[in-house]
Amino acid sequence: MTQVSLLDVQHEGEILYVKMNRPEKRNAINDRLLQSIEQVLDGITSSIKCMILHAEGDHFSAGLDLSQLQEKNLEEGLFHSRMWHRVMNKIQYGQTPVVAVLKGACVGGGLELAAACHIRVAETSTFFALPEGQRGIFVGGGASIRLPGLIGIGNMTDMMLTGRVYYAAEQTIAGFSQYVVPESQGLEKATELAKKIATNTAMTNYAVMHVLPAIHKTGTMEGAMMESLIAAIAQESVEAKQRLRDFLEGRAKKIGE
Ligand code: 1HE
Repeated sequence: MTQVSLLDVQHEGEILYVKMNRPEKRNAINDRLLQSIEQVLDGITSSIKCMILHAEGDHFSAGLDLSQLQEKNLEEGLFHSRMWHRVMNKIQYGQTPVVAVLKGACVGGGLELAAACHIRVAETSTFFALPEGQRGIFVGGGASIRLPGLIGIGNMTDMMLTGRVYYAAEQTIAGFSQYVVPESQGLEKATELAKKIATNTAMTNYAVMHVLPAIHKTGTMEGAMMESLIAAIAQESVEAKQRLRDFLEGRAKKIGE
C-alpha cells in the first residue's frame, strides 16, 4: 500500500514551510506524523532562518491520534509521551525559530505542538482546548511545562477540569497566540514575521530560543549572570558590531520602519 505523505515541505529562500497534511483526520497527530516532523527538524541546516508550521484543511490539529493511545500499555504510554517531549524540545530548542499558523481546532496535543513553537499566529476560527480531562487522560506532550507560562496555571486548570474552550475571535487569548488575524491571512502574516526573524543575527535568535527560557526558569542571581554572559557574547560578533555602526552612521532602519 502506498503511504500518503503526512507532511508537505517547501523551501522558499531562507524560510521552510512545513504543512501538516492529514485534513481528513483534522491533522490528528499519529506517530508517523510526529516522526515526520522530527525528521524535518533533524534535517534543518543553517541556511534555513525560520520555519513556518501550518496545516491543510480547516483545523490546525485535533491533537493526539486517539486511535493509537487506545492500544498502548503503561510502558508504551510512558515512552510515547517521552517521544512527544523529545520532538517538542527539538522545536523549542532547535536550529531555527518556528512560527505556527493556527486555525480551527488547536486542541490537546495540537495545542502542545503550537505551544512549543516560538510565535503563534491565530486565525479567528481558532479555538483552544484540552479535552484530555474529558477523555480521562492527562496531557503528555509538554503542556504542563509550557502552557502555564503562556496562559497561567489557573486557566490551564480550568481547561482541564471543566473542558473550557477559548476562542481566538473573543480576543481573550493573548497568552495563547501573539497575533490574531482574519481568516485565511495566517500564512501571509507568518511569512511577514518569518522574514523579520530571518534578518536577525544567528546569535540573537539562538539566545532568544535557548538562553531566554533558561534564564526565565532559574534564580535571579544566576539569571542575571547568564544574561550578562550572553549579552557579551552577542555584542562581540562581527555582524553585531557592523549593525551598531550602521545605526550610528544613519544606515539602519529606525524602530517601526
Ligand atoms: C480523530 C481525532 C483524534 C478527529 N484522533 N481521530 N483530541 C480530541 O479529543 C479532539 C477530538 N476531535 C474533535 O473533537 C473533532 O474531531 C474536531 C472538533 C477537532 C473536528 O470536528 P469535525 O466535525 O470537523 O470532524 P470529525 O467528524 O469529528 O472528525 C473527522 C475525522 O477525524 C473522524 O474520523 P472518520 O474516520 O470518522 O472520518 C474522526 O474520528 C477523526 N478524528 N480528531 C483520532 N484526535 C501527547 S498527549 C495529547 C493528548 C491529546 O491530544 S487528547 C485530545 C485529543
